[in-house]
Amino acid sequence: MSSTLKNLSSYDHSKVPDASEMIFGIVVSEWNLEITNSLLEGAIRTLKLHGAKDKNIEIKWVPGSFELSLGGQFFVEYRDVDAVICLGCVIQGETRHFDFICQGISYGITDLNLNNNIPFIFGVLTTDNQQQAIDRSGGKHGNKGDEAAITAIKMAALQREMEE
Ligand code: DLZ
Repeated sequence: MSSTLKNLSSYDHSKVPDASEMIFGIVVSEWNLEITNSLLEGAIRTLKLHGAKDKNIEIKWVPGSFELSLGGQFFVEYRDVDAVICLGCVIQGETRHFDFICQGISYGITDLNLNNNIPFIFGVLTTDNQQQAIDRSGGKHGNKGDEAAITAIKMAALQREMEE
């Protein structure tokens, strides 16, 4: 979640490694589609800005954010990727569903990170309302998709560096 001090799209471009030889999977949720489409646009734009090629970015849709973890797992099982970006948006409703979904995703993505030797990025907005989600998907607080893409590039580069 962004704060008033941090814009999700602000970062030091000179500190971002070259992504031209990296392969990315993106799993994106159909729930809150307008928001997740904006997250996806931000992520793709940012990956390409740092050299990623279209042919090396594969996008798969899942029904809701709860399914992001399994969608991410499929990328490890069936593809050869350097990083997987998980994009979703969970907005607080009247019931405790929000808590269960958020907990499921954060545990799920943490498990993926620790049990597979590639980074899985938590590009999920968890907001109190629609306006907060709009503000963080290309609005006044930037775009969580940009932040997720930068994180994916940096973590994939870190892994390569340590592998050498
Ligand atoms: C069911 C549900 C609800 C109430 N809210 C959201 C949401 O705000 N964001 C989201 O990505 N998904 C939501 N879902 C769907 C769940 O993530 C999941 O797809 C279903 O519970 C089926 O497993």
